[in-house]
Amino acid sequence: MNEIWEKLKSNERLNINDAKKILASDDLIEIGRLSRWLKLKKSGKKVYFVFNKHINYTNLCVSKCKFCAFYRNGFEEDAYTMEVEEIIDELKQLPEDVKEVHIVGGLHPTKPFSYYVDMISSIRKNFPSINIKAFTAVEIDYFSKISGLSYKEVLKTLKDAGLDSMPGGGAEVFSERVRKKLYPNKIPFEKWASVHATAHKLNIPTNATLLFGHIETDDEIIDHLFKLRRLQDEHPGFLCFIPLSFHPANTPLKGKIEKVDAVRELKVLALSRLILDNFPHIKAYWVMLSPKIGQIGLHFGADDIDGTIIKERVTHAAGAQSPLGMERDNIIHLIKNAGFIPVERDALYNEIEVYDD
Ligand code: V47
Repeated sequence: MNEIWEKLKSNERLNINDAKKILASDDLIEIGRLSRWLKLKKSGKKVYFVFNKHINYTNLCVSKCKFCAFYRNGFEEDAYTMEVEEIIDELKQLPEDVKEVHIVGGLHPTKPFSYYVDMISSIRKNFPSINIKAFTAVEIDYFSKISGLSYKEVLKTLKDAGLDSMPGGGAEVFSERVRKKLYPNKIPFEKWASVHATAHKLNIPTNATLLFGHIETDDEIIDHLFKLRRLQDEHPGFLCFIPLSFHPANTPLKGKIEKVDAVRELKVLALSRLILDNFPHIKAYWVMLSPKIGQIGLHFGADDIDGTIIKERVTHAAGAQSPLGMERDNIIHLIKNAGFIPVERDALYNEIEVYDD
C-alpha cells in the first residue's frame, strides 16, 4: 500500500499489479484512505445527488440473462409494457423540480424503433427542460438490429428527438467466460464500447457500470476497469462509474451464490476510484448498497449517491431491501452526516443547489 500511496502522491497511474494488490489486501481502512484522498482531490467535500425518476418501460425481454429477476417472457401475470401516454401520465404526477428521468427496459420482442423515438420526443415535448437519460448500450444495439440503422443513425435519431445522456447498464463484466455462462445473448465488450464511443462522438455523455459478486474473478473485475479506463482515454465522454453488487433473490442463481458483503462492496468502490482516474465521478448507488453502506461509500471514493429514484424495479425484483425511493431531505441528511457537502445536480452534473449551511 505504501508504494501505491507514493504513486498517487506523484500523480502516477496505477497499473494492473497495483489493482491486484488492492483487491487482495485486508487493510480496508488504508484502501478507504487512499480512495478518499483521491475523491477529495477531484471533487473536494462535494457529494452529488439528483432529483430523478426511474421509468422501466417494459419487463419483457428477449435476452433472458441468468442474473436478472426483472425480465418476463410475456405470458406471466405481472408482464407489462407501458405505452408512451402512460409514461407521460406518470411523469405528470411528479413535482416540477424533477431534473432527470432515467429510462431503461427489457429488449421488447415486437415494439418497433418508432416506439422508442416517440417515447423520447413526447417526453421532450411535454417536459422541455427535464434531462432525458435513456437506454443502455444493449438497447441501442437492439434498436440498430430491429431498425436496420447503424449505431450512429440510431443515436442521432434519439438525440434529435431529445435524448441528453445514457446510463451505464448492460456492461455486466467484460469477460467472455462469464458472458457465455450468464448472459450469452447480450452484446460483448467490443459492441458495448462501440455504442459508447459513438455516443461520445455525438456529444451524448454516458455512464458505465460493473456487475460484480456472482461468478467473476478478481482478475476479471480488474480487466473490466482497465478496459473502461482505456476507452475513456481514447473516446472521452463517460461522466460516472457505478459498481453494482449482484442481488441473487428470484434469479436462477438464487441458492448458488450468496450476496457479497459490505467489505467487498466498499473495496470494489474504492478500487474503482483509484483505477478510473479519468472518470470524473464514482457513484455509491444506494439502491444496491443500501442507504447505510452507500453513506459509508462516500468515505471510499464515491462522490455521488444517485438520487430520489422514486420507484426502482430492477434490483427490487432481485430482493433489494432498500426503499423504492428516497426523499430529497433524507439524501441531504445522509451526505451531511457523513461529513460532506450535498450538491443537487442535473444529469450532466450542472450544480443546481449547494447545501452548505
Ligand atoms: O445492467 C440486473 C444490473 C443494471 C441485477 O447509469 C442487477 O446512472 C444486481 O445500470 N442484482 C441496470 N444488479 C441498472 C444500472 C444503473 C443503475 C443506476 C444508475 C445507473 C446510471 C445505471 O442492473 C443492469 C445489471 O447490471 N442488475 N439484475 C441483480 N439481480
